[in-house]
Amino acid sequence: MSSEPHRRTYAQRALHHKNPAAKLLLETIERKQSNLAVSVDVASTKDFLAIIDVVGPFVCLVKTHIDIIEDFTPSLITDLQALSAKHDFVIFEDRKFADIGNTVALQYSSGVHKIASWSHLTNAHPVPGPSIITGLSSIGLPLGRGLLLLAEMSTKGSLASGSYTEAAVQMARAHRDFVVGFIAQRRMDGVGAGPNEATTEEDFLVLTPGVGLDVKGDGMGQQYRTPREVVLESGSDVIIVGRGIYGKDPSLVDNIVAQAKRYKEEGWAAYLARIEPA
Ligand code: 5BU
Repeated sequence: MSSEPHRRTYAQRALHHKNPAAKLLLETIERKQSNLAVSVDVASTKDFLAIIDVVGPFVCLVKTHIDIIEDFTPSLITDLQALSAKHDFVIFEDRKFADIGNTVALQYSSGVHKIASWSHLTNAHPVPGPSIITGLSSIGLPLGRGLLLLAEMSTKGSLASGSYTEAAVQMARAHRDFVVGFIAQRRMDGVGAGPNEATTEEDFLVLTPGVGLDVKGDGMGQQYRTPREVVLESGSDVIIVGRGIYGKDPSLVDNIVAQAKRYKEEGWAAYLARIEPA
């Protein structure tokens, strides 16, 4: 078996992951033969749930920005959890926490959205330093949740690069029980490790947004790469696709299904090519 995580199958990697959320994601990817995550960035509860019900069969994960929803009520969460059970997908609230430990612990557990109570995965900017992990893990670890650190971003001119990215990976290494991986544009294996630091045992998940097959950007700084570039060439584990799947009109169900199938097939083909023996 290869020691490089991205040369192993998702199933092999699931066996060795101790964090329940990471394990669940890897198992779900394998079971559904899908490394596609859909980002559902719409403002109405009706569109949000309708899109998720349509894409559900094709995805391993649904990514939310719960604060976008204009008519939010707690029943939306019950409905989201029912869809997660019906279609077998993991939930990731893309909250991008970025404050002191005490504040993020409150933002994660409390307020209107109570993210920790329903989201298997969430993410945080490393900018405040390791205390952000301490704060979030005080809430999330007892619930079996996992955290992704934002090591890189997909946007033009992103400041998350170089020594910042290296520091993010070092922070993750020091908290491997709760930090299960990164939002990044490529694999982070060995990044920022000292010459004598053994990193062969680590297996961080890499989830990558900024994925599109038809356009290269959105005119607002977003940059798109194809599933093949992301999964095969850069070694990412999950492709995150938003507007490439639901487009500008969330009511066009046939088109959403066609696009979800297309991205699922592209992402899986790129993965199969990646794990092929050299
Ligand atoms: P899109 O419609 O595929 O462009 O949506 C991408 C989603 O991923 C959207 O919810 C962003 O907030 C999210 N995102 C991103 O695009 N780039 C990043 O670096 C990070 C998150 Br982190």
